[in-house]
Amino acid sequence: MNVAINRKPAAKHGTAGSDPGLQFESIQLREIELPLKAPFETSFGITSRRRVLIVRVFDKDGASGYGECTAMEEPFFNHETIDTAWTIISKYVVPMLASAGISDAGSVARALAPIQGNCMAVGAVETAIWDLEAKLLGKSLWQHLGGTKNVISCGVSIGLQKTPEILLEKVTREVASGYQRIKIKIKPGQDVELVKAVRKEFPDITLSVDANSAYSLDRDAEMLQELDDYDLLMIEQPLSAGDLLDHAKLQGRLKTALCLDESITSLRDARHALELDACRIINIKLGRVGGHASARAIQEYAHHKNVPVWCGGMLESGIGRAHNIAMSTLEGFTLPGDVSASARYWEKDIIDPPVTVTPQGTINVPSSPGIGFEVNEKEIEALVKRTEEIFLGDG
Ligand code: OSB
Ligand code: MG
Repeated sequence: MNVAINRKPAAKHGTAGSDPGLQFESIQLREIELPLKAPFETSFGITSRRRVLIVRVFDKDGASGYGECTAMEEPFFNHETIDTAWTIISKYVVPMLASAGISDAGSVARALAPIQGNCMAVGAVETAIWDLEAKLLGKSLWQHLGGTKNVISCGVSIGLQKTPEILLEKVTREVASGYQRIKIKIKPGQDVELVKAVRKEFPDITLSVDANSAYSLDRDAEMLQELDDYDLLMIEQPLSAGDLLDHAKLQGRLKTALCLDESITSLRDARHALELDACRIINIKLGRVGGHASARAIQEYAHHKNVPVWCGGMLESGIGRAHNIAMSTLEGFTLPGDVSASARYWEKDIIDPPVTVTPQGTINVPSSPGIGFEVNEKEIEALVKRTEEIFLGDG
């Protein structure tokens, strides 16, 4: 793609005549760092702080929309990192948008489709453009996306803990807070015993496990079959992302539904997974699938196939969290998501008010324009480590 970027501010011009749709002025990238209240441990590592890449898209009249890149610092959840995402956005996403002449948020993903993979980079910008478009229309993002409910159901994801006793304490606290589904992380050597312990204390809660790709069919099929005895809602991503075939073989041996997370990056992946019976539930993460248009298409397809979906989490700051809330209002999201209160993660979130959860384990979806939360620019500016602003010119 041959595009020139005008790095100087483009001249403001009015929007006389017919509505030309979105007119981008610039895209601003900022990195901040937020310490987690407590380290979050999964089978692939421990996260103690979140380096967050915030995308802000400005139009020619100064309106703006926000997105968050959900890539982690290291390429262990998937191949992306926040540094690769920064590069991909700055070198490819922005120039391609500049030359594509995008007029609406729904066309962004298609214009960026030549970019292979790097969904979290693409999704960060795509979601920001949806927020901008909703704001320009004076509509809440969830309504703009076509959401059908203004209350969503929430679960929590609890990381691996030093001891089973500490895990039980954490589960106790989250159940008491009202969360509707508890998910615990597992990995080889910390699996059946943990599930057994939690199930014994809490015979009636809705419980699931997430392995983040830590097992293999050859080695671990027996252990995974043992999990069938604990009435789990699902086993999330037991095998590697690319192992759809082995997930299908495993699903054939289990009563418990498998749920895929890392394996699903597109509607095509979702179709392959369901046609293979590699899972019976799908976790949708906005970054992992490249943004709202892709997420919406996947949930629509799954809903049509009677397969439940739910909103996954990536330890997001308030901006990503707000996008997750909006997405969760779509019809196919019938299971509680990993969308929980800001206070579980951060001393101080970067949105006002922070995300709060009712004692019934629900979130009341805000109705103000766009993502529906005020972004605390002062707080962001106080935390910012790195900035780049790229002007789009006239394409
Ligand atoms: O697999 O769902 C996952 C966090 C980081 C990376 C991957 C995952 C997770 C979580 C936490 O489970 C979800 C959250 O509370 O944001
Ligand atoms: Mg997961």
